Amino acid sequence: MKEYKAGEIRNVAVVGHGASGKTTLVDALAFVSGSSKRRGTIKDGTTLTDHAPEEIERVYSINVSCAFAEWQGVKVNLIDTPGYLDFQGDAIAGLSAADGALCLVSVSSGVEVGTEKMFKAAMDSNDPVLFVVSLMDKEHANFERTYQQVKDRLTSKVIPVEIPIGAGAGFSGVVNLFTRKAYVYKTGSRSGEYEETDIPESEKETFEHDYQELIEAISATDDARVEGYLEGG
Ligand SMILES: Nc1nc2c(ncn2[C@@H]2O[C@H](COP(=O)(O)OP(=O)(O)OP(=O)(O)O)[C@@H](O)[C@H]2O)c(=O)[nH]1
Ligand SMILES: [Mg+2]
Repeated sequence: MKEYKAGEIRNVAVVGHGASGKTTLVDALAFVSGSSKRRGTIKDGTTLTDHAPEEIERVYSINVSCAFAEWQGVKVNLIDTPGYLDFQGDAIAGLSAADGALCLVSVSSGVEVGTEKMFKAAMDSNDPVLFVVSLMDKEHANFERTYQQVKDRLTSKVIPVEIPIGAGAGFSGVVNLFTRKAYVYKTGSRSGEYEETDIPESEKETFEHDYQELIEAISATDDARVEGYLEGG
């Protein structure tokens, strides 16, 4: 087995309310990175981190469990935590072993009590938090509504870094605000294969708005940057 130096390891706790898609996402990240050779599903009881018989039977996570994704030479340990409130103590223990948190917010249910609790726990331990809006392929998915909920109920200090293209059955990719490119999933792909393209016309207005917000948020982090920004830099 490959040995990693400390600088090549990140420990990330995957947190959020029950059924927000944590276990599915961990499995998918491990698969897409090539660290796992098989794409598991909750329905078949074949995910990497829900392997206890009780978890498979009940179709939700009970234990804190770890998988990893190697990405650009870094081993990202993905600590899958249970979202069910009864097991929250374990989820918080998983968070305390991590350097940062990936907090899932389901687009179907929005911010829930489990999201609030885990976000607060991450803040209490000074962990950086990356939100993932999940289940974008579900009917009536609305990214903007979920983003505003995070802003109103969890923190005003949140900025979009990737925005979805389409929603529900039409969800077809993401626009990355840093690269200013679109990543459009290949039709029929189950392994996240995508094509890099220019930002589609339909997403340009949202992109311009969110990009402005991103730049303003970055500028506000120090005085020299604010000055540069106000002078048109
Ligand atoms: N349509 C759709 N279904 C999803 C997606 N992600 C997860 N699911 C389904 O949503 C259900 C819950 O997913 P899990 O991955 O078990 O969610 P979890 O957050 O780990 O749930 P707990 O362990 O109970 O906290 C399962 O039936 C998944 O198949 C998604 O992106 N799209
Ligand atoms: Mg789970």
